[in-house]
Amino acid sequence: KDGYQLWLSYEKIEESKLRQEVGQLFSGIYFFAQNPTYDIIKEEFTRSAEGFLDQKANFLSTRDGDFKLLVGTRSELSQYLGLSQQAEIKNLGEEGYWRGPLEINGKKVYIITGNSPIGVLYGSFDFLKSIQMGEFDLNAENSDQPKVQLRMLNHWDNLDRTVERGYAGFSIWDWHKLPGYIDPRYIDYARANASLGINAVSLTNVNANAWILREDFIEKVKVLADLFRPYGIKVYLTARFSAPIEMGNLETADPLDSDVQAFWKERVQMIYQHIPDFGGFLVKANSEGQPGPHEYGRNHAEGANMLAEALAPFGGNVIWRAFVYSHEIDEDRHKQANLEFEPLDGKFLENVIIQVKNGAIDFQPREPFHPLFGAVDETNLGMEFQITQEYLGQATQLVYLGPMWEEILNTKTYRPGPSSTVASIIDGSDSGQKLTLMAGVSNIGTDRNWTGHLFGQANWYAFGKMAWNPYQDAESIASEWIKLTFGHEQTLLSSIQNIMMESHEAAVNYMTPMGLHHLMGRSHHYGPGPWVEGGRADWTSLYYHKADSQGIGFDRTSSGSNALGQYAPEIVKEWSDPTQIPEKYLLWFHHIPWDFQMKSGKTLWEEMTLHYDSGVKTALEMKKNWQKLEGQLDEERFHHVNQLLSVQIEEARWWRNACLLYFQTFSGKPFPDEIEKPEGDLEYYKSLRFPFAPGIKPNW
Ligand code: BDP
Repeated sequence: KDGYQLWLSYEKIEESKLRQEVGQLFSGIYFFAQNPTYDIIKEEFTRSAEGFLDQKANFLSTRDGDFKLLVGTRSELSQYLGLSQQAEIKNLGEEGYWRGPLEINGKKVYIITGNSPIGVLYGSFDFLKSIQMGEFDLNAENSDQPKVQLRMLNHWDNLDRTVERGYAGFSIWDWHKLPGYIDPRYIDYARANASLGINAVSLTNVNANAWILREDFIEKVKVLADLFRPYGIKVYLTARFSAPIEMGNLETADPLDSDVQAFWKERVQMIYQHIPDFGGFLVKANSEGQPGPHEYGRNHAEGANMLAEALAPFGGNVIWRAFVYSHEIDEDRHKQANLEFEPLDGKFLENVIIQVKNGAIDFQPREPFHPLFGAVDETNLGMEFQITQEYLGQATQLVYLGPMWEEILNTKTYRPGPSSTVASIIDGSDSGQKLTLMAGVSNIGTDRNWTGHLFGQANWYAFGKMAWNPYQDAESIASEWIKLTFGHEQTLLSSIQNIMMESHEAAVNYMTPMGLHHLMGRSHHYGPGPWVEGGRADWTSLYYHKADSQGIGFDRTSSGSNALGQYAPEIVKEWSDPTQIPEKYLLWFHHIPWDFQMKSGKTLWEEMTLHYDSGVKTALEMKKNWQKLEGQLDEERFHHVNQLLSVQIEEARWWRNACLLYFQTFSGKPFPDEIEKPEGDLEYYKSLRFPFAPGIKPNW
């Protein structure tokens, strides 16, 4: 029980009726065809029959035998399906699935079907999941289909195996040993992703190294692409915009230069010779020092379209990131993506999708949704969430991100329609866009349990589920994950669910409550650094909190930077008024006096101290509740989480103390009686250094 199995541990079924039913099904399984995806399903049935029942799965080679479980696509099963049932299944699309009972010549059997082998694979994983959760119903019909086309992990993995903002060891891609050596982890990785419906992965860091585009490296990538194909997963790579200079001996990377265009066309052709279903490129350009079209006086559309033209003949896509901001531009960083992308609406080719972070700054513990959602209507927009917890406790803290993502996806954008939400834009239902995407920056590494903190697995799981269906609620996803990870004993389930569901709000409270943001330590981003100043302004904390003796917060209303003006008028109206705006966003958009009266009747200062303190109290509570579970789960996982919860409490106190002692130097006000007093000395907190924090190169 070291977490390696993830949510696919297929524990023994205790309940006798379920054992008997599942045992029956596994005693006569018939597959209608042979292909690599069905081999994977067979392998999964073999494992699960052993785990669930300590029994061998019995695969029939002909249909004469006593079949109980039929597996095949709609067309393979067509002779058994009525016309209306066929139509119903057809409507589920390429990746949808249908599973349930069927009567064949008076005999009741169970079928798992879809329109493609991948649909059947998804149906099979769903079938196994329902058994493992103890919820399988032999008589129920179940069907589902994804709402988003590209459900994608973005690895920020470097070729030397370090991981940008990775907290679970090194990269799982062992480039040095590829293509000759296939690490068994690659297969387990693919299984886990397919079980969630994740169908695309970008293997390399967005701060890209052009070397990955060399043919010897593409031969290595090909091995992974071949492995992932039967799992329904396509491979993408990050493309460094200056590659024509770095590896093509050209003097320019100007997207309108014909030699540059030819370079990319040849490169793309070479890639497709090795990987015929290559997904395409993910590009970070003109952002944080990465090269891009602006160097040549060209815009993002000209840059993206040049790559899109090279990929289009092969069916590939360009995923172009909207995470752009320049320290040379004297504009609130919040506004820059909209300023650069709104004027380009309608200019991007069909196979380009703009990947937008959930908020306008950078994966902060809480951000309002990014104002690009709803601001353009002729551009494909995809969502980028960060699964790796760069700003949310890295791998030492239990922070379940489901509620944060749900909050973003459910927020009303009021555009293009009055009831539009972020979810209804990115799934195409309101935006009408043809190409849809949800990407998550991966939290996976070489740690035995994949994600460093066991509960990091829940974030990988929740991301997959929300990418499949962005309307699914975080609480039910948490409950699924708990059942699959720890079993379905009721008190265990509800205790762990409570811990998970309050964890994000707790972290926001002890890190950046009430709309504060970007208060973390410089460069490693581990722990608090509200005092960070000097150097590039938009990489300091002072730029964002603007605390002074009068008050605190960033005025982004029309009297300030007016970033708020980039949202729909309904939002501008509500959020412009400090008494109307949800208090969780207050200091994001307003500079507020310390004695401003909050809805609770308390002053801003008092309320802020209470938020910080309540975050710590929740962390303490989380640990207390976890400790009550001792003996109810295996020792290994119990102690792993227990120790990390102690670390989390220390870190929560550190955040609270450092931030409150620092902000007190501006407010000049005492701490209210009801909070645990921030102890220590501000200078001490300021003096802490972390040159070996994971995910960064040490800065000597
Ligand atoms: C920030 C990270 C940085 C990434 C950047 C990005 O601190 O390491 O390169 O995002 O998304 O959150 O490109």
